[in-house]
Amino acid sequence: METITEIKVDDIKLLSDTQVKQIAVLAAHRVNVLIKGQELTKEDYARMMQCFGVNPKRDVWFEDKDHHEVMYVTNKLMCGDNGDKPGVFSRGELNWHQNGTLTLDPEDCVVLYCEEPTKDPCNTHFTNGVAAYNSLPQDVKDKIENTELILTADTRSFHKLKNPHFVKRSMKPRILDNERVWTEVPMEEIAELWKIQDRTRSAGSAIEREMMEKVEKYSEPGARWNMIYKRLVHRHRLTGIKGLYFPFSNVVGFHDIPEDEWKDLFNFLKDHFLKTSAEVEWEHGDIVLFDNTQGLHKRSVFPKDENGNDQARELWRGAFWYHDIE
Ligand SMILES: O=C(O)CCC(=O)C(=O)O
Ligand SMILES: [Fe+2]
Repeated sequence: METITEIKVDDIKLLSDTQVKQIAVLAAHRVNVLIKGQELTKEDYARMMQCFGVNPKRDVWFEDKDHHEVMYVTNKLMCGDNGDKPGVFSRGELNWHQNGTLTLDPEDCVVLYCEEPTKDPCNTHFTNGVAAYNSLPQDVKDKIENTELILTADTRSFHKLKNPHFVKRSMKPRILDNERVWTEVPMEEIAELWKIQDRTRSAGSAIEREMMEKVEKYSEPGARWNMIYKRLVHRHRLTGIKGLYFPFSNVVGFHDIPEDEWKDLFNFLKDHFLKTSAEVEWEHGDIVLFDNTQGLHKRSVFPKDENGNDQARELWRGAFWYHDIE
C-alpha cells in the first residue's frame, strides 16, 4: 500500500455532498489522500469540511472569523482580532507528531489546503500506520496485539493541566524518543492548544467513555504525572482496518510489556514506521487529508528569502471527526 494515495478530481466544488464525503471515507481506508489542482474560497473550504465530517468550533485566534472550519497555518500576519497575528505552527520545523495525541477525543482527520506555497520547498511528510502494521513480522504483531501505549509530554505546562481524562501515574514522564516536536512553537500558542484539550465529538461519545474507563483502571492514588493510555494496534472506528497507532514522540512505555524490553521494541517500531514515510512538496491548490488515528506527520524547516527571513506560506487547516462514528 502506498503511503499517500493520490486521486484525480477535476473540481471538488462540482461534486455532490455525498461524493465529497466519500473522499473522507477514502482517507479512513488509505490514511493519506492527496488531491491536486483545486481552487477554493473559504466558503468552498468550509462546505468541503462539512461534507467530510463534524467540525468543532474552537474559539482560537488562528481560526477564521466567519468560517470556523478554517484555521490558518501561516507565518503571514493575518489572524487574531486585529489581523496582526500569524496562524498556528507559524515557524520552525515540526518533528513527527499527530493531531491531539493527549487530547480527550481528537478530531480523526486533518485537512490542509495550500493557498500559498513557499518559493522553495517546505514539505510535509506523512507516515502510514496501516502499511506499517501490515508489513510487521508476525511475531511482533502477536507481541503487541493488545498492548497499551503509555503516552505523555515532558513539559511542565502539560503536567499542570487538570483535565479529567488524564491517568495519574507515579512513573516519571521520561519519553523514550530523544527528539522533541514543538521546540519552536511559542508558549502563547501551546497555551491556546491546551485550552481545547477536552473537545469531544458528542457528549458521552464511545471514545470519551473509554478514556474515562482507563482513568479508573490505570490511575494510582496520589500520583502526580499526567498520562494517556491508548492501544498501539488501532482498529479504525469507521473501517475496522487495523493499523499502528504510534505517536512515538510521546511514548514513555508499553503497559503490558516488561520495562527492560521497552527501548528495543520502541527503536524497532519507530524505524519500521518511518520506512513508510513520504512527503508532499506543496503547490497552490493541493489538498491533503491525513488520518491521525493511524499516521503521523512532520514539517521540514522553512526556506529563507533574500533577507534571511522565513519565506511566506499559507495553508488552510481543517480537522474533523468522521460522520457516522458515535
Ligand atoms: O505546516 C505543515 O506543513 C504542517 C502543519 C501541521 O502539522 C498541522 O497542521 O497539523
Ligand atoms: Fe500537525
